[in-house]
Amino acid sequence: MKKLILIGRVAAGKTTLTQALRGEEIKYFKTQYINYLDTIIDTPGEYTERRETSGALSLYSYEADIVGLVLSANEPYSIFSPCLTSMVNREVIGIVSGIDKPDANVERVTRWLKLAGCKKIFPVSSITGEGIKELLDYLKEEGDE
Ligand SMILES: Nc1nc2c(ncn2[C@@H]2O[C@H](COP(=O)(O)OP(=O)(O)OP(=O)(O)O)[C@@H](O)[C@H]2O)c(=O)[nH]1
Ligand SMILES: [Mg+2]
Repeated sequence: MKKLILIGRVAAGKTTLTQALRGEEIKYFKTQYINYLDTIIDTPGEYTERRETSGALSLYSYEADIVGLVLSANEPYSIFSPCLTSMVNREVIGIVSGIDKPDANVERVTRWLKLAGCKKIFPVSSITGEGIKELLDYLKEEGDE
C-alpha cells in the first residue's frame, strides 16, 4: 500500500480514519505525537494548527507517497489556504471525513479542498465505513491483498 500521511486540525478524524483503513477497532485515541505506522503517518492536529509546527509537516510529507488533507464534512470553515498543495512535491488528495454526521455539507467541504489544490476527493465515514474501500483501492499497490 502507498504510504499516506494524514494532515488536518484537531478532531478532523485522522486517527479514526487510520483505524478504519487498518481494519482496527474504532476507539478514541488522542494523537500526542507523530504516529509513524507502516502504511500511514498519523499526525496530531495541533501540528497543523500551530504556525511553529505546521512547516514540519511538509518535511514529514516527503516520507509519504501521498498526502491526505482531512476536513470534516461539518466544518464551518477551512483551515487549508488556497493552493496549499504547492508546498509539497507529493500527490495531495482531499479527504472529507465524517460524511455520516447529521450536519454534513460534503459539497461545500469538497469545494474548499479543491481550492486548496486537491484534484481527487474522497468522502468517507470511519463510523459507517462508507468510502473506506474506495480510498483503500486508491492506495493499493501491485501485489497488495
Ligand atoms: N460521526 C463521525 N464521527 C467521527 C468520524 N471520524 C471521527 N469521528 C469522531 O471525531 C472525534 C475525533 O476523531 P479523531 O479521529 O480522534 O480526530 P483526530 O483528527 O485524530 O484528532 P487529533 O488526534 O486531536 O488531531 C472522535 O470522537 C471520533 O469518534 C466519522 O467518520 N463520523
Ligand atoms: Mg488523532
